[in-house]
Amino acid sequence: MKLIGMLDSPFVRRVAISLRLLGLPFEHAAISVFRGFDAFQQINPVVKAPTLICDDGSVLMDSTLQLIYAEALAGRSLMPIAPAALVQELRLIGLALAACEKTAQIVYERGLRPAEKRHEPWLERVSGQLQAAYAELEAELAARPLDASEAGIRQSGITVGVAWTFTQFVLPGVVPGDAFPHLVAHAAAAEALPVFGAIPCDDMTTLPAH
Ligand SMILES: N[C@@H](CCC(=O)N[C@@H](CS)C(=O)NCC(=O)O)C(=O)O
Repeated sequence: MKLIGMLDSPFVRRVAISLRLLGLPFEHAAISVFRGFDAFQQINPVVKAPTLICDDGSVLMDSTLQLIYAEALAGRSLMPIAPAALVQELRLIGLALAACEKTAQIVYERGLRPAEKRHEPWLERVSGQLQAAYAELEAELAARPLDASEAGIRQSGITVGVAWTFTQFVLPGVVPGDAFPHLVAHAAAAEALPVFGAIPCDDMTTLPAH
């Protein structure tokens, strides 16, 4: 299997961390959807990161769909089975993915759109959605802390940790940590795990084949 995309994408990083935790070997190619557009297009004409090239040559997009396939391959899951636990898991993952999406929209708006064409009401809307996603997550974690141990971490713990680090990395100061102590603590614990350390949120990193 080959995972294509930069690790500063939280979507790529959550897949890479999950593949490691599931014990699935993969190669990694750190190709940027922006700086490496042409190279990416040769692999996947749609140019979406992460792209997962399966051993049979199938090209999969979307981190959540890739994880469904990875768990089927591994024969085990990073999600709970019982409906009550699963609904909580899915809520947390949904909030964290929304936070990643809103963070990326702000980065794209700031980085790609010429200043004179920027639409402030749109930026305000997206920023409000970003704050709301993290406020909801903070309340959830305050009520029920997430497991951040290597043996016990689940997809919610991975995705929440990756999301928080991503937002802090690309939008420093936009979501101040002092208002989100449970998120800060969870992300610090997750980032201290060897599997997170081996797959850093750093766009210059290419993982060695594993
Ligand atoms: N829902 C998707 C989001 C993936 C996504 O938006 N990736 C970004 C990189 S962080 C991307 O491919 N951007 C380029 C584009 O959409 O043109 C997932 O979970 O994989």
